[in-house]
Amino acid sequence: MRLSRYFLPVLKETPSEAQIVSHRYMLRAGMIKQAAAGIYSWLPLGFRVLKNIERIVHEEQQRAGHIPMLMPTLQSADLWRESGRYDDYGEEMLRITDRHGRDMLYGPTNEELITDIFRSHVGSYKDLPLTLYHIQWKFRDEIRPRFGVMRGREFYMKDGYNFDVDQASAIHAYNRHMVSYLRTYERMGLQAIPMRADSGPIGGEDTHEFLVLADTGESEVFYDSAITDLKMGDRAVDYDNWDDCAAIVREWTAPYARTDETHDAAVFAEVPQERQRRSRGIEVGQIFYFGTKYSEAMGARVVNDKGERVPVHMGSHGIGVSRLVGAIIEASHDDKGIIWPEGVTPFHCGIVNLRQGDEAADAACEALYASLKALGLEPLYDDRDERAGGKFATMDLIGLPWRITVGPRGLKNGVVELTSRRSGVSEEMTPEMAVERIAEVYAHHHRAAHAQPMPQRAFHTWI
Ligand code: 5CA
Repeated sequence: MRLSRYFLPVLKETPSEAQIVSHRYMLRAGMIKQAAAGIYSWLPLGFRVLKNIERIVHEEQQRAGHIPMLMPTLQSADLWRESGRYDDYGEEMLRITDRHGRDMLYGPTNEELITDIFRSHVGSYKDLPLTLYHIQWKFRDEIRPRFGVMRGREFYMKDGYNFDVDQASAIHAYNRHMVSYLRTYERMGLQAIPMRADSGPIGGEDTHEFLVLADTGESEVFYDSAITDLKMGDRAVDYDNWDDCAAIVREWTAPYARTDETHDAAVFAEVPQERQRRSRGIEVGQIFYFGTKYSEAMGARVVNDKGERVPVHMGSHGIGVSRLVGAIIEASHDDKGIIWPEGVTPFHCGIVNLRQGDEAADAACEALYASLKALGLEPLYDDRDERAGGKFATMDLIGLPWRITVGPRGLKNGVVELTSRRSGVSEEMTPEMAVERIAEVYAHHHRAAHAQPMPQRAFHTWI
């Protein structure tokens, strides 16, 4: 992409309404624009990051054997009356009446709709286990939308629902989700710690939230620092193997890690003092096992292997896709701007032409641009006729992990400069070498992300 032809409305001033760094940088970097309180338009740069996060979520869900689909944003109130949640959900639910006077609502989540789909089509244990998921806009009329996309009213969420014949199989589905979530967040350059939590309006006994540590997080968290040493890495996981998944869950749930809702000071006191941590966290996902809560209320039953009609065991599993954009920035930035992890960056690298219009500099930038594109990489080429200082400030703000700087002086010696946004270290090298280095970084990243085979072809978004 050439910056001269792109739409990147960077702001010079810090917007006064933004209280936290991710909100400030998302506005300043021209990623989002508020449309109404807690409702945002995703401008091109923000949209690219959102779609990258969405793609990783799709890939990891399908690696775990979960099946993508799409449900609507508007739902009929009737289903919610069946489950009893139409009244329980309260003011967070946006209620709408259509022209025929029918009660509708903008879905805050989809347990009822998916249970209705299930009961219409599945009647036997032979069709189980089954996990369906979608990524769709949700609406919750939060009393205090704030922090930009972190606590919006309209937000983008992955929600998945497992259907199993009994509790043991449903617990495996719960474990499988936890493992796939750990991989998902790691691919985004995040450490998200699973913490015992409270189930709230979704209901159920077993629930974990995934929290990214950040001072600006809304939840207070207590944990054993040993948990921060754990990594999924590229270990092989057989998602169909109950023991494999359970072992990983045990590893991650053994160290103490709880939110203030479930914190138990007496148990926490048993953690060696030097490892006790108290901090704040951003909730980027939550998994629930709630058994037969919805299936009993809505009559979703299957015939088991003994010929009995039993209510199906369910759980639901959410990832805050739009919130993650903010959470990643909270976890990865400095005072100049965002620092995107390679896995989600909107462009793979920037090219800064220090002297636009200089024949040699223009030609070298064009050649770099063409060779990066030929390797399947997407550079953002700042080809505007601007001062170098302004170009650097924009690149630092929008946070591409790598920058190639091209100027007439370096070119006389046959070199350009390759700069890492994270370390700030610059190195001079030939343009070919710079391309090779960037290609190797992303190839390494790709290999690590896909060390495990996909059970089926990934669902590809178009970006
Ligand atoms: N049905 C279940 C699981 S699918 C559910 O709705 N879970 S949830 O309420 O925990 O939401 C899932 C994730 O969506 C949360 O972990 C959080 O990351 C994200 N989320 C929830 N509310 C908001 C909000 N107002 N703005 C942005 N993201 C949100």
